[in-house]
Amino acid sequence: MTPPPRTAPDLTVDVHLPPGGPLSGMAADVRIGLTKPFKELSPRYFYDERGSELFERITEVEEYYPTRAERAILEADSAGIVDVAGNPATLIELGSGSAAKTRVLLDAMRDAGGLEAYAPVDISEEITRDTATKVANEYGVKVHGLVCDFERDLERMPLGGPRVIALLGGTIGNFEPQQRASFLARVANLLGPEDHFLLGTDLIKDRETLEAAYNDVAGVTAEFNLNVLAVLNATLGADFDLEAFEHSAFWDDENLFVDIRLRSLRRQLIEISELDLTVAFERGEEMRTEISTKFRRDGLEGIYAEAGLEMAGWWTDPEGLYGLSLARPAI
Ligand code: SAH
Ligand code: AVI
Repeated sequence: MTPPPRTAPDLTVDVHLPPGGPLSGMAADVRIGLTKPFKELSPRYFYDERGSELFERITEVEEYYPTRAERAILEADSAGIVDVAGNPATLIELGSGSAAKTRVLLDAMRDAGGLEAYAPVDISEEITRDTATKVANEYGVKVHGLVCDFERDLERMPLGGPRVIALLGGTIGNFEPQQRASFLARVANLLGPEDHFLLGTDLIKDRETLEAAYNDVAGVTAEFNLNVLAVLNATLGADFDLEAFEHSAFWDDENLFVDIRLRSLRRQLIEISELDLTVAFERGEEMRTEISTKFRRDGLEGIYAEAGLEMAGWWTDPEGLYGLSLARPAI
């Protein structure tokens, strides 16, 4: 008997990156960051192919609990989330990465009978193509991948609702407060009356647990952090010696973030040929590469209110390590 015809997956992947590649817009940004008295780099530059792989490895280390906690919530509560979200047809996932946990949500959407389309959105082209292809094959629904900077290109998100726009993994924690406020206000503006925003937030807890999560014994987080220097070497012709810096991460209980830095192990000059710039580091000087903000439910409600959003649902794991919330435009 002839097997039934296999239908080709309904798959598109659009690349909306500046001419010159994913990281070409970084030149001006890096110049500003490295010429400040307290140097800093944006965490969006971590995620070249190697950086995405290293993040995947972080999610597997014992000390890094957020991924496991978020998965536990999705496994327990996805059906409830889908219900509160009004049985959505489309899931748009910002910073989707490998979308490993997202399958749990997609399953719940499919079980509720609503799932029609999935849009993974990520700055890293390789992982987005891979995720889009796999989900299209696994679920047989329309998949529209978008390779872009989700901050710059937020208004490009596909229409067709009811939609859930999701930002999982605690990625909102990597935003500066101002950047977070304007991003959430734009999300609020984008949501139609039937749409929802699903947000994963790591919660405030004891210093020991937080600092261990960003200082794993196997050194994967350190390797992930140092990889940003390799990205600058490859993209901007910098000559950072990765052995001349070390990883540092500590809980700042005033600002409520884990402060992630690279410390220069010696006095050194770095040449960045594409920027025609020489950057001096003192011995022991630290440069911030990322913050990872942690939240409380009431704080998050206030943040939503300021952005014109209101919380429609809140779920945590049994240990209260992590929170998933569903928000809608405030009436
Ligand atoms: N959501 C996944 C991955 C989190 S890692 C999880 O929960 O495990 C953060 C992801 O966001 C990475 O895949 C990274 O490439 C992506 N990312 C970070 N900044 C971005 C930006 N400005 N625009 C688009 N994607 C971004
Ligand atoms: C992607 N983001 C939520 C991670 C975090 O926990 O802030 C990135 C990370 N940085 C170091 N470890 C993990």
